[in-house]
Amino acid sequence: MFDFFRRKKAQTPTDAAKPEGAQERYSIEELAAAFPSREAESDTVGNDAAEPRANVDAAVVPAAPATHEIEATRPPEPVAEPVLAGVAEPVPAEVIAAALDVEPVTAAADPDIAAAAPIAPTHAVAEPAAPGKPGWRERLRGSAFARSFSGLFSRHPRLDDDLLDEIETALITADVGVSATTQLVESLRRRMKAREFADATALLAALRADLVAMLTPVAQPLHIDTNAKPFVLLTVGVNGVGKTTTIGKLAKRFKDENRPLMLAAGDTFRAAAVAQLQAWGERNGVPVVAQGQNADAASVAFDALQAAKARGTQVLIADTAGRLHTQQGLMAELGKIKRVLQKLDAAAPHEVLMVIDGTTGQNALSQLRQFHAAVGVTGLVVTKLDGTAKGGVVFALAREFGIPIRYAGIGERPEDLRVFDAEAFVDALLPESLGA
Ligand SMILES: Nc1nc2c(ncn2[C@@H]2O[C@H](COP(=O)(O)OP(=O)(O)OP(=O)(O)O)[C@@H](O)[C@H]2O)c(=O)[nH]1
Ligand SMILES: [Mg+2]
Repeated sequence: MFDFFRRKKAQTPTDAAKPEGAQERYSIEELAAAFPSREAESDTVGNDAAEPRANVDAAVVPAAPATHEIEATRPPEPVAEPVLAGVAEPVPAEVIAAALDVEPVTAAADPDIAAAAPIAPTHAVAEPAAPGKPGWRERLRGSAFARSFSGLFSRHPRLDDDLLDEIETALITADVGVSATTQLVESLRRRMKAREFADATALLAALRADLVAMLTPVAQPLHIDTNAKPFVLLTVGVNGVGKTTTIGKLAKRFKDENRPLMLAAGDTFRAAAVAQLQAWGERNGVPVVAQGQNADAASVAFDALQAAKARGTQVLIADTAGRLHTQQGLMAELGKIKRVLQKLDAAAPHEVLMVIDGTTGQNALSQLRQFHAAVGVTGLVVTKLDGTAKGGVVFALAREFGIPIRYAGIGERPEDLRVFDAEAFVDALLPESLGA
C-alpha cells in the first residue's frame, strides 16, 4: 500500500552519482548556522589478516579538471615492480584553479609545515553558533521532508485516523522507509487512542520527540584517537556521493584543529580524481600522497601510511574510487586496502567512513549493507542535505543499522560539513510551528 504514495521512484546509485541539478540554494551564512558544533567521541575498527602488497606504477599526477563522472568499468591491474611514492609534487596553481573552478592559489602546500604543526587538542574548534530554531526551519524548508508535512496539520487539525494516514504518507514520501514509518505511526496511534494528545500540535510534538529518539543513539561524533599514530580514516561509498569533497572539508576541519594531516589519493581510476584531491590538499596546505592513474589503490594507501608514520602525522585520510555496491570485484578491493593497511598498523583503519548521498532514497540501505559487509563501516557522512534532499533516509539508516552518523554535508564549500546533531536535524526537517 505504501508504494501507492511514493511520488518519486527509488533512486539507483547511478542516480546518486548525477550532479546536483537546479536545486534550491541557501547562503553560506544560512547553512553554516543550520548545523551546530559538537565535540567528538571515539570509535575504532577491528582487524583482519594481512595480505601481500600489490605492485604499482610510478607516481604521475596529471592535471585535469575535477569533473564528476561515473566509472562503469575498471582498468586492468598494473604489474610493475612496487614503488614507494613519496608525497606528490605540488600541483601548479592553474591546475588547481581549473580543478576547483576558482581563482589560482599562490601558496603551495608544504608537507613539512603540515607535519611540524603542533599536536591539537582532542576537542573540535567551535563553529559559528546557530541563531535559533526559527532560522533552521527557514534554511531547510527546501527538503522534501519539510514539504511533505507543510500544510498537513492545518488540513487535518482533528485527531483521527485520517491525520495518521496523512502522516504515514508524508513519512514514506520523505524516504523514512516502511518499517521506521510503521513504528512511528503505530506508536502515535496507540497514544492517540489512549487520549494522550490534547490536539494535533501535541501529536506533532510527540512525533518530533520520537524522531529525535530514533537518531540520538547514532549521533556520535568522530573522535580522533591521538594514540593512533596516525589515526587512519578510510572513506568509501558509491560514485559521486561526495567522498572527495568530504575529505576536503575534513582536511579543513582537522587543519583548523592544528592536527598534522596527510591525504592519500586512493582513487586511481581517473587522473582527475587525483587532481581533485590534490587541489583540496593545496587549498588547505595538506600533503597528498599519490601515484599514477591505474596504480593499485591498496599500494597508495600503504605508501601513505608509511609516509604518515615517518612524519609523525596525526591523521591520514584515504580517498577511494566510487564503486557500485553490486560490483563484487570492486567491493573486494576495499577489503584488500584494509588488510594492506593492517600490515603496518593492526588497528588501521581506525575509522571506515561511508559517505551517503542524502538524495539517494531507500537505495542507501542496500549500499550500506554491502559496504558494511565488505569493509566494516564504522561511521557515516550523509551529504547533500541542503537543497532538495528528502532527509528521511537518515531515519531508515539509523533504525536499520545503528551505525554512528558522524557528519552532515550541507553544501559544497569547505565549511559545509557539520557534526551530526539529532535535535537540530529533526527541528530543521519538521518544525514545531507546523502544528500551529
Ligand atoms: N549540494 C551539495 N553538493 C555536494 C555535497 N557534497 C558533495 N557535493 C557535490 O557532489 C559532487 C560529487 O562530489 P565528489 O566529492 O566528487 O564525490 P565522490 O564521491 O568523490 O565522487 P567519485 O570519486 O566520482 O565517486 C560534487 O559536485 C560536489 O561538489 C553537499 O553536501 N552538498
Ligand atoms: Mg572522489
